Amino acid sequence: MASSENVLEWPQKDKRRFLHAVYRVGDLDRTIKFYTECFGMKLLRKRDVPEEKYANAFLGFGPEDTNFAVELTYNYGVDKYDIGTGFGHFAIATEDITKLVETVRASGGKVAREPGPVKGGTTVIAFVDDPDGYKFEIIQRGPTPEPLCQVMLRVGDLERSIQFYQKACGMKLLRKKDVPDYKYTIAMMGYADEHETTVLELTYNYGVTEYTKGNAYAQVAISTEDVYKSAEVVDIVTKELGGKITRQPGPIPGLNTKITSFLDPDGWKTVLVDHVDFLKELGKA
Ligand SMILES: N[C@@H](CCC(=O)N[C@@H](CS)C(=O)NCC(=O)O)C(=O)O
Repeated sequence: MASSENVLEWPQKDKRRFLHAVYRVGDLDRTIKFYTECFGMKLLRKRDVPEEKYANAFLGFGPEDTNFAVELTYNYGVDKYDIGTGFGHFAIATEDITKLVETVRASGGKVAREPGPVKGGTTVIAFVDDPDGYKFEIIQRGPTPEPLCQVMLRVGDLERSIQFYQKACGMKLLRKKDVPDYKYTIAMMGYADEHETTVLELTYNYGVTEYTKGNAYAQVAISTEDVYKSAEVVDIVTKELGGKITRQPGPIPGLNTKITSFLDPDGWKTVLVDHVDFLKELGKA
């Protein structure tokens, strides 16, 4: 058996990538219309699972074997969810923030914050609400292969979370920014340049250690080449930093895709998905 020191090196050696963010919406067609018409996303795939009374739609800016996606879940008969206070936003990078925000406004969407420099910085941002009230930060940026560029979650102890995502998920701390004037610190965590790929933005608000989770946002999925080794590492790291494995590694009955899932120290869920099984699901392996 490998020493625990060697096992702990696995996440950094693994080939990882953010696959999708999973969350619940009250009306699939309403959200698909909003994301395609206002954000310019493509509808990538849809599946209905009547025996379990739910349906999914996947949307994004490129194919799922190269790009991040949103996986919308519609549960039959449920038209409203509580987003809670901990979930922050998804972000979309665009070359023309004014045009995007005007499209949202013209289609009846809510512009929660008009385009302008971020408080305490220079990047031009805006905030809009999607039909269920999920916040989308719109970021003015040059051309990028991944416009669906952030998932922001609030955490109660930034150092603990940075350690967790480095050790358990093999992410790098790409950037950290303290904004004392507005009493918060952010850490960008990910696998590659934040302008080229999706990143997890962790936000710590000074003095705030607890948030509500609601029942709307579910998890992010990340690819791995070995769910079993990955789960071994997560198990060790949760013992040190908190969090827990919620699904032991193995194939999902019926689908056969191997996954493992776990909670971070704040209770945010991550699912690691076998890379080859995922490509098979897409019909690309
Ligand atoms: N208190 C904020 C801290 C994070 C924050 O302020 N983030 C920046 C973006 S990195 C923001 O939303 N700025 C609002 C603005 O510039 O209007 C929160 O929890 O969302």
